[in-house]
Amino acid sequence: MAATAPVNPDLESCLLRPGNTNCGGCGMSVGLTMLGRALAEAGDTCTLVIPACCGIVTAGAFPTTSYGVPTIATTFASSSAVASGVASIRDLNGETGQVICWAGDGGTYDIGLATLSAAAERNENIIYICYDNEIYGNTGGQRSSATPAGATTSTTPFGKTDGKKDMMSIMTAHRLPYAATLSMAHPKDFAKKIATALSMKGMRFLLMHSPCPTGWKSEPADSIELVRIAVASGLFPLYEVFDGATYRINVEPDGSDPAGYFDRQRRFRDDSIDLDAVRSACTANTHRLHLLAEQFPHAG
Ligand SMILES: Cc1ncc(C[n+]2csc(CCOP(=O)(O)OP(=O)(O)O)c2C)c(N)n1
Ligand code: SF4
Ligand SMILES: [Mg+2]
Repeated sequence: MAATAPVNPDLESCLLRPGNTNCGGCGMSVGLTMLGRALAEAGDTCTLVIPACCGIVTAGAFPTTSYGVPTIATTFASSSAVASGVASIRDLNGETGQVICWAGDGGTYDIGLATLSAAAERNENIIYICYDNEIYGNTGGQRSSATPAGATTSTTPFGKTDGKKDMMSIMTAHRLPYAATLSMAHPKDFAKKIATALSMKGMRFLLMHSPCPTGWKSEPADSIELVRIAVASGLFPLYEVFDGATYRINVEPDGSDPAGYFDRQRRFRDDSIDLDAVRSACTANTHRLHLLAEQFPHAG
């Protein structure tokens, strides 16, 4: 039996089928649609490997599913290990198609980190995409280590006191071939990075900022604007790292005030956010990335 799916020319319209149960304004849904489009443009296809998260609820109850490709549901901690096995069989059989892990921040930053790190260390031939909604959305909105400081969640009712884990730095420390951040507010950049990942082999890690109106207590219509402000203010920088060594910044922050990002989400309370500290952190991180991109530029 083939380990991966045959090429599907209709992937743009059916990676995520209409009629799924995702909330309105869900960034994960938009991300899946953009991924399907990029796969179709590349004439490629995929098998999805998805741990416990909203993305596997999207698959629906057997025998119906919202995904138009073979989809493997895994335990929370094992998605990278399962994907590694499926990709190895694909490669041994000389089959085509991508094996893509589609995981939330809980499954990536927290409970799946051990198998993700092991797959990166072995340079497994998989694409791992984390849609980061900064919360355990599927189980009612508990904090994860991707939740930013100040966010109220069901387990941090007064605002989280710890900051957000720097997942990109953790992954690039593995010196994997490709790591990049994605924003649905920048669709051309998004598509280009998926195309880059599809054209490479080995471990590829993509981190997508994923609005979650349910968990962020934001208006569904504000989802794109929220992630746009995050990029413009330097809260969520768009950049690529090749072999853990060379850097490329894709969109320059334009000095926008991050206040607009916090104002539009009721998960943040006025007294739980230190806006001056956020502004300083944005400036410092933008400066850090500039230094890296200047000292270690990616040629080409
Ligand atoms: C070992 C284990 N612990 C807890 C759960 C319950 N659980 C299922 S999904 C989920 C949250 C997933 O969060 P995340 O990965 O960020 O995805 P999201 O729900 O936000 O899409 C939890 C805690 C589980 N399935 N397995
Ligand atoms: S809870 Fe959040 S991530 Fe889950 S489907 Fe709803 S909007 Fe999307
Ligand atoms: Mg999440």
